[in-house]
Amino acid sequence: MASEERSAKAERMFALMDRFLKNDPISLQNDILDHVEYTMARSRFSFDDFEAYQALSHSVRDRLIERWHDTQIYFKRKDPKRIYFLSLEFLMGRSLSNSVINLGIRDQYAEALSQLGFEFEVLAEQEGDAALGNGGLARLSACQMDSLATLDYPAWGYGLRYQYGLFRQVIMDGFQHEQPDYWLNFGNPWEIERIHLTYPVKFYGSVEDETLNGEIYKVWIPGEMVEAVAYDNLIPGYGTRNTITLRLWAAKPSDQYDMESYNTGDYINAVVSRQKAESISSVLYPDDRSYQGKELRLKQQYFFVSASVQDIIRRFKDAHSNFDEFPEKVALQLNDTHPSLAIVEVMRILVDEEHLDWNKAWHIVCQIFSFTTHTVIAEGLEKIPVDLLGSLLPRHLQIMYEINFNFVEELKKKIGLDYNRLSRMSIVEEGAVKSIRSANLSIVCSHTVNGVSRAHLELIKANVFKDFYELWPQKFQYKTNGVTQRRWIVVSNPSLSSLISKWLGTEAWVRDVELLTGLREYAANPDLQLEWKMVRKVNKMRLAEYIEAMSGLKVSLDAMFDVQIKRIHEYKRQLLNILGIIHRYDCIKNMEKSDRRKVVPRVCIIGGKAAPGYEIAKKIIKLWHAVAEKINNDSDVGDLLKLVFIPDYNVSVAELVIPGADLSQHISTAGNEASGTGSMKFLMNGCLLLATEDGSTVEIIEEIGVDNMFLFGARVHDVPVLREKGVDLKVNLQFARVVRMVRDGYFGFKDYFKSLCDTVEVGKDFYLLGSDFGGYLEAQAAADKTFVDQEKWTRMSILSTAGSGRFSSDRTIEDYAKTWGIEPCRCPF
Ligand code: F58
Repeated sequence: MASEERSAKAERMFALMDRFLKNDPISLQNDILDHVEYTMARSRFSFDDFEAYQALSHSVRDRLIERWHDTQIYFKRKDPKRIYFLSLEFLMGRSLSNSVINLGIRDQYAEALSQLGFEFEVLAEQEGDAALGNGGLARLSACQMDSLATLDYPAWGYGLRYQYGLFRQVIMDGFQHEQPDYWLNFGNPWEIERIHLTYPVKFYGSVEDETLNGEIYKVWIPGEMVEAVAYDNLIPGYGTRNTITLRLWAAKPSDQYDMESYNTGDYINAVVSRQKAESISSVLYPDDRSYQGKELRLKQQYFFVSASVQDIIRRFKDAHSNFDEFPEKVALQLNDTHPSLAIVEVMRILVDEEHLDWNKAWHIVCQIFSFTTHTVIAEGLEKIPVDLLGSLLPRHLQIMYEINFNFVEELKKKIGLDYNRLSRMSIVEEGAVKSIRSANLSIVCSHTVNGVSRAHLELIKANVFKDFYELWPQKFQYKTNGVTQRRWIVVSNPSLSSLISKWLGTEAWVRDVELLTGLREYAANPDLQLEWKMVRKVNKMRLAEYIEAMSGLKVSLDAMFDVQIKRIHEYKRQLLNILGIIHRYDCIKNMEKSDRRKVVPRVCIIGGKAAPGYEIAKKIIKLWHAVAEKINNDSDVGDLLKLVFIPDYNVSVAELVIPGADLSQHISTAGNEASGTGSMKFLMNGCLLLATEDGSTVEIIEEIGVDNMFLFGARVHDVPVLREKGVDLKVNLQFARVVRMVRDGYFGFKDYFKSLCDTVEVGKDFYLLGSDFGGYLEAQAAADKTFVDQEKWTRMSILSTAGSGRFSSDRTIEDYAKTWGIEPCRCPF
């Protein structure tokens, strides 16, 4: 009866169609002014750009909320199988432009604002980035949310609402300094605080037995409890009404639990210790490759997992009473191992709280989890010290031991008493520090283990997960990463977007990106080439203005803009880039003046953050600045070579830089980049790639052809041989010379750069800069030669965009949807 009443009410709500907010410019203007007056409490006759941005955002948010409500009601009515995407990191960037484009009302807003005397683009610049993540993994999550919404999948994202996102990078005298990113300082119009949507999350304490109806159950008596409060971020699809939820949890002190501490009389200390609860969601860990065996990190992981699992089970129980149906209604995606405690949490709730028999609970768990790994190296795999886990989550440790015991017993039946292999595959690692191997737990309990590119899958099958692959080959798959063309073309490069639509005669490619292949037939068309070059020039101008405003450096638009933007890491080889630049400089200095006319001018742009504790990466940043100082002030060089460092690289900076790049570098040592997604964004924008055969580049080559990019370097199978062999520096004179210049203090800071130079000495050059240097210079020379032939360059550029469709996150999500067993559920209104 209650549910009938509910659906009758829903019907009445659907009938209220004409209540929807209107999207004509006059209505939009009125809404913006209402928000200026009633939300911002500013006079409608006097408000500045930031207040206008906030009012504008609130008016967009109102429209998002309408669609979101309709979508959620529709999902509830249809009750499809849902996908829950668990990730500790989401790099969402800005929301305004993306939202109005996906809602299809950007032009109306622009008109409404211009009549009020404001420019949409200027207001959009007021927004700060939501930087709740480190790098590729986190931005991938954001792209996938956009695709899930656009493709109408019934999806929820779950994560943590850090108060401090990824640190702000400030460069002082060429050195990186980190400053806190208190991104919520001026409020956040893009989230909805759900003060009544909370769950208790327990920590510490002990486990006791309790008898109920003659059965013995485990009961966890916690030693600490905090409250998880939901903050919903709305993700609109493009060309659909569907708007899905990214639910981020914030920690708040729990009211229920610590009354006792108040009763002891120490009121002040009791209040202060309550506030500590909030520290759980206070700060994002800034490492982009290694795990940290820290208690706070583990607390963060469990906190977000526990709240999410409770929410998922509550939603399931709203409509179902039998857990046999759970796998038909619920799929859980583990974005790397960071949320892997979810597996154990589901087991705990099913067995201890729902009182399901262990085997039945285990059968359910094995059907719902799918796991994606983003790393290639064993050192990148997460381990949780058992002592830490046992103290923080005593019941979970027991459950892990039981899962492991059952697994090892089964394994023995299959592989016999091969103790080495058994110990490698065990979830529990015995050793100096006894630990839980999160990856082993995730593999054992998931129905699918995904790599993020075909090459990545081959690597994990051969190395880190070899034993598991041999046991369960069918579990191992790959879903090549992708990026959303909505943000990475339509939002960030509107002129290219219009040009593409004009030549394809349709905007349908924004949802159906394979249509971009239609550009191939016009790649040599002089009219398209001319327009293509003009669009690219305008984007270069925008970037040049930004560079000048930021650094005072004027750069020539005739130069090739050569960009490498990504986290700073030895394996990504920004040092190879710098050494290549030193070589170029050296050549210019040593050539006859008359020959300098033949040099293709370059603006070399680099940007990226180093993890705060990563000394070598920080030295790479300093070296860039030291080299820039020398070259940029050398009158022999002039416009032939300029170096730019873009500080505080983030999503919105990428939106500006990528469309303005001619050439971009993706030059990791083969076998180190699981996929790489930056290359896909450049490709979509018609930027040519200078790359090694690593990660998804292998698949990019298949799409656009090796002739349309500049490829160099050792391949995966060469790497161990070259590491063994080393490189003869007598032969590789050019490399030896540039390293020596740094070592000898040609750019200053001789002592400081010593340890950096040591990393590429013969016998220590783990990332093979020495052996790849010759190939790198040749690839750079090929790029120069091609740049002179603008007809050829532009054709390659058009073909790059035309071949980028396969690297859309829409394709990635369609691949995942099959694994998850979900179907689209499109809100019909
Ligand atoms: C990245 N990993 C991969 N990890 O390095 C990159 O090749 C891939 O394209 C991308 O994932 C998406 O699949 C990555 O970004 C992290 O940032 C982790 C954050 C938490 C600690 C461990 C590293």
